[in-house]
Amino acid sequence: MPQTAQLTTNRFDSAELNFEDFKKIVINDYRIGFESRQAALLGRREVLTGKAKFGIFGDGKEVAQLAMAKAFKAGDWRAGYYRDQTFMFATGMSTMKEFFAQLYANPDIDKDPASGGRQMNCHYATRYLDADGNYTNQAETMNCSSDISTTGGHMPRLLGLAYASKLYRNNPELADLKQFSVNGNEVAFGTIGNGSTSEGLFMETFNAAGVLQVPMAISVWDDAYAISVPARLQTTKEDISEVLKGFQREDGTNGYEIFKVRGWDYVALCETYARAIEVCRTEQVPVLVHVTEMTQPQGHSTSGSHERYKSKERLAWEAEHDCLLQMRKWIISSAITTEQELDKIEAEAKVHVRECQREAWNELSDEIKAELEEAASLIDAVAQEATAQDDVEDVATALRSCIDPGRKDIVGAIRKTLRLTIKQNFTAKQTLINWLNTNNKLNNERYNSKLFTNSAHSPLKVPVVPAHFDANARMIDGREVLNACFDANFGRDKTIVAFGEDVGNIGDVNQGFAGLQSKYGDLRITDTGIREATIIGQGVGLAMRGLRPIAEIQYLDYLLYAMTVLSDDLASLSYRTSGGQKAPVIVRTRGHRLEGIWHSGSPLGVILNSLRGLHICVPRDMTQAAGMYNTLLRGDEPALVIESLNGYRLKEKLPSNIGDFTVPLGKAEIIKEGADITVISYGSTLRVVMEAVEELEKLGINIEVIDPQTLYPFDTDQLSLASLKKTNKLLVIDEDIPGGGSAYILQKVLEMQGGYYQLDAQPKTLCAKEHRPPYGSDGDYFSKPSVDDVIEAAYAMMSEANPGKYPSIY
Ligand SMILES: Cc1ncc(C[n+]2csc(CCOP(=O)(O)OP(=O)(O)O)c2C)c(N)n1
Ligand SMILES: [Mg+2]
Repeated sequence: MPQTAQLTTNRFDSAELNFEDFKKIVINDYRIGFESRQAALLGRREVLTGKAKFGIFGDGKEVAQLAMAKAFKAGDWRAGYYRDQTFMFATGMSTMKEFFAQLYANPDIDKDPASGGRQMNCHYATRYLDADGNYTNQAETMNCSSDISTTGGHMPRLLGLAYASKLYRNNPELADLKQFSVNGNEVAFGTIGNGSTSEGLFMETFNAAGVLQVPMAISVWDDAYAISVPARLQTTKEDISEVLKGFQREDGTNGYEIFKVRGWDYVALCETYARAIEVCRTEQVPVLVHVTEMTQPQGHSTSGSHERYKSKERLAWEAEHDCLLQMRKWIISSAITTEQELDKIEAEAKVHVRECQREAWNELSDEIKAELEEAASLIDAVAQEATAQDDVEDVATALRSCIDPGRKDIVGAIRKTLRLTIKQNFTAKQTLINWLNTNNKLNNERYNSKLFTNSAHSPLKVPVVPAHFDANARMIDGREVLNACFDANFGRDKTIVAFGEDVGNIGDVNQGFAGLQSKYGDLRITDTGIREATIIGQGVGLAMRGLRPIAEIQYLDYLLYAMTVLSDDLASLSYRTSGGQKAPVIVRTRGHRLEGIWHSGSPLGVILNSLRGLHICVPRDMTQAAGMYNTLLRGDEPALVIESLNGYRLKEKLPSNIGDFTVPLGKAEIIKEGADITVISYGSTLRVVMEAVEELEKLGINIEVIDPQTLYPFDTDQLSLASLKKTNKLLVIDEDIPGGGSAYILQKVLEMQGGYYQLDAQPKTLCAKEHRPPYGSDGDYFSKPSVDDVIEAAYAMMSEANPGKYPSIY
């Protein structure tokens, strides 16, 4: 890689810092800032000339990031957004060549370690998993949690990253986990744009960190705009630190230290960051650094130009207050160096950036060109024998003449060739097919892999340990079964923590954690404010830093408040880092029927459609739930467990190995054998189905009942298909809306498992009504599947097949 004198920034903290040292540091900082600016300028050109698809850059924000980088140490974390390229260069967490590799979407993780070509440019991450999916030593490295594009979406995670330091500092049992923390001395640095502070997630995070008193340092990059919308329409008083003043800590209160500093004032920025991070790190107090008067020399992104919405005066002001220009002026006026020397540095920087860009481009395009030539030669060979020779030759010619070809052009040409030779079969064609198959595998790895970590620690690989029941096993409330399970796991693994609304003192609203806070302490079983999004974010940050969080959402209906964090951040983490990061959060909640519109939800369609990347567990009772927790707590992938709200007080037998037996994910169970209809159901409706069994038997109908137990993964042994081979009839019952979770199950069974071919009757679903369930038992009866509904749905299927034997009820 092309080298410059020094790539990363240095601190001003040497006791013997003389003028020469000082000068070197300042000049080196200017070089980094200038290179970063060149990268932004060149990056934009690469988009406009068509080599890259989209560009968003950090120009105008360089100087503050140089200052922030000086305060960032090994062990620290970043959760930020797309403006932070200078910070990433200055800390050494990213390089210039990687910057361009990501811009060009290079899928090689050695070239774009942040995302393997999966993320838009300037979306950063460091890889903290080794090739086997194990955590690396995070205390020795600078760490960057993976960026997401949603503005403010990273804030909840930032809270979790900071909260981990608090746990590592205050829980002596964690002191030997040196790989993750050294006494909790790490700071979590967050960055966010001024406009994005209008997001609820920012406000929720801000308040939570003030309550928790965690070492979280939020920098607001304030350029007075959010794309075209000015501060006047974004922020009360147009000034975020002004309106957050009430969070300032005072004698005897918790709260923040709040700083405000201009984005082009290098000296003030360096001083501010040194002070702010010192108090944040040592006292574990959150800080806000509001950096004002930043600019956007090239506008928001490559998607538009800011001349459309900024006044001439504003543009002139921005040109004058460009932070690098101001830094340059200061360097010269302070006689740190001469204009000539800075000119020379700038000229070198331009060359350096250009070289990095060319190398990054060539590395990807050389690889693709070589693949293209191989494929084109194979297509040539096919043309020789093809009846449609001219057409196939045209395909090869078109492929060879592609400007800046991509893999889609190569694979598209091959697929076209195969369509042109459908009716022929010869060796050259087979060779082409073989080449395509090999490359499909590679492309699958490049573009479709790592939805889950898939390491040796995957919960799918946790050994199956059956539940044991002593002859005199006690029958206890379901909630007590869970309580015993959590107790055993907390005793076994000191990294497990649980938190949520009412989880600590009273041990959750259904008492699954009852008594455990007094046994294990309030750092391990903890009450939180009412803030679902940051409860999940807290889990994500903790899990990234080696802890095992059980993040509780009080009722399934409130999961929607956390959906952005779950879907955008947690579910996409492994995929968007191409396996470079993981966060094995277990989300615990309870749902299905109880009472009223917001305590009876079962929106499995919503969940299944938004949370690919999480395992979705729907245990029918608390024993099965316990077995799933035992599995998940021994695995390293995230999951959602939905307990049945109306099951906590039902009696269950306590297994003798309550903390050790495991329920494997994806393994369905036949909970009642039968010959006439395969009924698939899960969670609370399973009990309803089982209540219908007896009357159905009296009506001469013998249903087979299958509990998939987890909806993702779904019935990997294909018990549903095997059952359909026997019954030839399928009835799916759940209490989601019609076409919700049941549509997913139909797709799995009929299409994926091939159940379609076993049917001799139309497959049916019995679901809840489309509206939310009203309050009261009658509301439940008329809205959710009842025993009567189940009996009639099953009967109707039999009646349709054999009306003589089963005359219509109505
Ligand atoms: C949740 C969400 N809403 C909207 C967008 C579209 N969007 C991308 S950047 C942006 C403006 C952000 O402005 P600001 O936070 O001030 O950051 P800046 O780009 O000015 O640094 C918007 C609206 C998004 N990415 N995510
Ligand atoms: Mg802005």
